[in-house]
Amino acid sequence: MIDLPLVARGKVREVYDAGPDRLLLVASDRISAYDWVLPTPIPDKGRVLTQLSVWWFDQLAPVLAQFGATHHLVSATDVPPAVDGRAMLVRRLEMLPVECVARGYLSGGGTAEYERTGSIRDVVLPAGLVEGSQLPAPVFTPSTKAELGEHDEPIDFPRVVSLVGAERAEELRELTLALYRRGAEIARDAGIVLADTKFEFGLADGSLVLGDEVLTPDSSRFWPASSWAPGSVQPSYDKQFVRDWLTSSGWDRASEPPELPDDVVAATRERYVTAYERLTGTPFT
Ligand code: Q0Z
Repeated sequence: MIDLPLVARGKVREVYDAGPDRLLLVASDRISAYDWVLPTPIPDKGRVLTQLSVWWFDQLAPVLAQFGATHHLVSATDVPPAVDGRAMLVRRLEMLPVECVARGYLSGGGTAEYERTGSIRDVVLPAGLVEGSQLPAPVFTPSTKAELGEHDEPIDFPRVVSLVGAERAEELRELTLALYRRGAEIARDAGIVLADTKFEFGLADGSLVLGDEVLTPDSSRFWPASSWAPGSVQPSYDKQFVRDWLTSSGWDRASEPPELPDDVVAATRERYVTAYERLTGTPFT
């Protein structure tokens, strides 16, 4: 427990007030699946995701600089001892009310939209794409933050313009796509397909600032490149063992989920650690 006022609580993390211009983002070891938080934590998940975000902020700084933007990370070491390793001290921003999603592959809601309309948002796509296909070019697919417990709502570009203004909307689209392209390039070199990801931005002193967590398995779809094969739902890099086990357990997805067995916990922890080590090229300690 830490001695700061709680500002917000998500399914798997919390935000604390750390002073007038600072917040503390704390990642837990909780894991969600099929819209439920499971009763069994994954040891070190909070530390792995935090350290991965911290590494990505550094990797993405040159892309941000091209846009006159920065990121919100102040320190991942000057944090309360109780949350050491799984907390980020960040600049408090005025968050923009747009979830900035970039998709490089067809999956989930993107597949549904394509099958219905042949397009994703304002981008007409070639015929014949299937779940898991790489898109001809990455697409900006913004959404708005829904109420707690609801799913984010897809919005079109004119709606982004109405929320933040035309100039800011174009800046968000171009920066989101540039960050995705750089992230996907780095991930590909590590044997990971970055299918899609969500960024959140805020403003400080009138400039764009990249906030929240970035390019983690919780904010992105990571697929193992070695088994990528369009035509069916791709195995998730991190949650596949959990989903497979939950499915085979007979759980109905309507009642409280069951505890995970130790071998599923250990294999899932290993996936998070391996993702960190492959991406960063350094051992997780
Ligand atoms: C992000 C969220 C979480 C629940 C607030 N730098 C910032 N300035 C102002 N607000 C935020 C940030 Cl990161 C902010 N969230 C999303 C994170 C738990 C909700 F850890 N909420």
